[in-house]
Amino acid sequence: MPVALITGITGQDGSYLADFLLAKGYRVVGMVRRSSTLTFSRLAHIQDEIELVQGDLHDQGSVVSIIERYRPDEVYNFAAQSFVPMSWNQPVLTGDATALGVARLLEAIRLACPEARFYQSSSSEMFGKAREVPQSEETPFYPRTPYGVAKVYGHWITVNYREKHDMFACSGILYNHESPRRGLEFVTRKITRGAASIKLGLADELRLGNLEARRDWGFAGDYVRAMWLMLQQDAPNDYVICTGQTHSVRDFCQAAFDYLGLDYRDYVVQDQRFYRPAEVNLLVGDPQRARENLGWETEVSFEELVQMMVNNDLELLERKTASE
Ligand code: G4F
Repeated sequence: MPVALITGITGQDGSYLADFLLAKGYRVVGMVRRSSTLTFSRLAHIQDEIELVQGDLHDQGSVVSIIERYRPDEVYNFAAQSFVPMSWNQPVLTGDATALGVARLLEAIRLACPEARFYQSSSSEMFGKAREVPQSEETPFYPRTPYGVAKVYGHWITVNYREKHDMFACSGILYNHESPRRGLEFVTRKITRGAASIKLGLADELRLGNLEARRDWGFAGDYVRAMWLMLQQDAPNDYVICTGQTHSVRDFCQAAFDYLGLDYRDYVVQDQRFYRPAEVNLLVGDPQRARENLGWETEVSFEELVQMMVNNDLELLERKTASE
């Protein structure tokens, strides 16, 4: 039974990847930090099938001992401070976890289990003020936030361990990927939760920031399949993972409210509080390498994604109000 270690398993991607790997017959081990507010809600349905172990990317020794103990075949790194605007409030913490955390994990693998295959979650935020449209694996980075800067470090340290230490280390440059398990602070989930609340009479407006920002939004369940495929290849490489299509925040609002028979213009209020100091205006990727080398394609369209998220939020809110 192959063993996979997932850091950040309590998040959206960690939970989808755990589902995927369990279905493939893996033994799944999740590294979790000790915290008084940890939420395991995304893992409730598989809690008896996975193993959780306490460790922290801030603590080199804890990571080394976990790698020594489980000797994983594959390691997937999702642990990070992943909310972009927060990185302006906590730039040092973001750098420590999102950048240096990758070096600590790679170092632990090099010391304790160098044959393990490694996946690093890189981000399209590294392209930031994008130098070209669409972006590919060859596009130069121009990060615009402490988060983006930290991700650039994580990306390059992964490439360097691959080249210097001959490790099987891959970096997936993932564009925004969403799902019903997305955190409520991200714009897609904020919109679907807000639209569902309005539909049920629980709210009468939705306050957002910049409606003109454009993103390449895909379904997280499709994206974890690409990560696994990267680690099954003969040779390690870096891959842009995206749909190749771009939509604005306004488009997302329109699709979500339309689906509920509402006009978003009656409810969405633009609020300066949610604007960003250094906005990334347009991100759209070119998935050609992933298509050709991995045979990877997305299965869920933009409209299906929006509807899946709206349906989930309607159901959650209906259940919540029924139990109150
Ligand atoms: O949903 P967002 O917060 O995602 P963002 O910043 O693009 O980052 C996400 O994707 C990255 C991959 O490119 C990941 F690396 C990262 O960890 C995260 O998963 O914001 C999307 C856009 C932004 O342009 C933002 O200005 O939506 C705009 N926006 C407009 N109103 C808003 C809001 N974003 C949020 N979070 N809240 C708003 O009210």
